[in-house]
Amino acid sequence: MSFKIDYLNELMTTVEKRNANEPEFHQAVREVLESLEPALVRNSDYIYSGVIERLVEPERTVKFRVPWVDDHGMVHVNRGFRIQFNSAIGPYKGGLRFHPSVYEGIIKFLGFEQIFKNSLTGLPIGGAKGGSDFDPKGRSDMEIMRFCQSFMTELYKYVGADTDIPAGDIGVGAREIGYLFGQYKRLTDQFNGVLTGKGLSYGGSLARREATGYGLCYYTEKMLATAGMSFNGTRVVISGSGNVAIYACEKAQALGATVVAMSDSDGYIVDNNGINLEYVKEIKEQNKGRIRDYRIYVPLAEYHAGSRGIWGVKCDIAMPCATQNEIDEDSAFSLMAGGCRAVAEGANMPSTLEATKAFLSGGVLFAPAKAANAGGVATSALEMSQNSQRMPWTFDEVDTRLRTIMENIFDNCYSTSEEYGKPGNLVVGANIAGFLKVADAMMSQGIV
Ligand code: NDP
Ligand code: 2IT
Repeated sequence: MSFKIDYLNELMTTVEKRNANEPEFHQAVREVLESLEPALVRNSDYIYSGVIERLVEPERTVKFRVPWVDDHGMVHVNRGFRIQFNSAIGPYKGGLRFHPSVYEGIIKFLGFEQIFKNSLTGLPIGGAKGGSDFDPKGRSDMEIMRFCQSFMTELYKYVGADTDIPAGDIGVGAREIGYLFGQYKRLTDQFNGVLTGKGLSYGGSLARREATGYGLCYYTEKMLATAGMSFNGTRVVISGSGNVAIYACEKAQALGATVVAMSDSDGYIVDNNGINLEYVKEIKEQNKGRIRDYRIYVPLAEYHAGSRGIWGVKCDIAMPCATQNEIDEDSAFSLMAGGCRAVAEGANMPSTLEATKAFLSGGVLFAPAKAANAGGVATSALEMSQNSQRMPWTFDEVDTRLRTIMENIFDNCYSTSEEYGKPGNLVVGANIAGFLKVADAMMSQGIV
């Protein structure tokens, strides 16, 4: 037994040394390694085949210069990344993030998480992530277009409908995917499903826009049911006001919840009567404005500067849907002190390791990101299927499949947590279930 723990500890030390100054990547790896011991006890081949050493090292990292010209004729240079982490179960798949905080360590943590998430979907997709430290905020449409064209002029060499299929993430939505797709097509003369999250007029899937947020709620419903709860009649706090947050809010409301708070990186709003999502959509999707503008529509709502304070708002269910490490240990304790009984992660790695431990030991129902937010990438895989068939499906067809996928992911995480001796611990369940499929595929394919 202790041999397995020593092995995992040594591996963690190697990862920290080899990827110095990348704390987010260390955190993501640590969380997975801390879950895997029961799987290694059952099958030591996972150790002797070097499968975990190989899993923590990306298959390929591409890093490139992205020069572009702003509306005043000034030249800017950003960094572009694509980390193709693991292709054991399918072509590389994962989003692109445009945010000034992006560096190699962020893309590495996201790519690593994506391996297990994609495995959990049950669909044939490997793990990858990419992006840039470009800040789209305040940039004109033409500046965004020139940036995307420059980014794709390098990226197109490494992606393809059967090799690597990027999509959106923070700062990359339908507009950016459109410009990226247009440039890919121009460079390669190929019209295919190289990107997902496309517009509906050129190969996008119905329900992809809604998928991550809706999927999060489908997963959470199943989790709540294990404790005899449901969304109906609950108070919900959702951080962020982007793609994931908006559609998580829409579905939670449809299921009978009152969503009382949402945020952006500047601050948060509280509307005890329930957030009017149409106003949030108008502010965020149409005007690309700030969440504080909600008070123009609802003067009685509160606005508080600073995004972290949102975890002090009393709620039954919290859904962090903004970014990594937005809930630290103190925020976890504030949530619990306010009566929060369930946390469902829509963002990637929104809880620190300490916050996660606080929730688990405090008896809070906890839905970990790599399982709970897998609905986005799962629906991206459904978009790929439709593109290959050259046949679009209806909204209901995609949404029904999404719901089934999320329910299956929950069942798989739950039964794995029981099978490996940690009943109800969905962190362990998700990590082991995601790992087993990829590890078995890697071992079948030899040392590659
Ligand atoms: P968007 O760009 O649409 O929205 C991001 C939201 O989070 C905005 O409200 C933004 O506020 C806020 N935010 C971003 N960075 C920070 C920060 N550093 N501090 C505080 N708030 C911040 O992105 P998405 O909704 O697509 O992504 C949100 C999360 O969900 C990310 O973690 C992403 O990786 C994850 N995710 C996304 C999926 C998808 O399909 N889009 C799928 C699965 C996971 P502001 O406008 O002020 O920057
Ligand atoms: O984190 C994620 O799963 C995403 N940003 C979605 C990736 C995708 O390929 O749809």
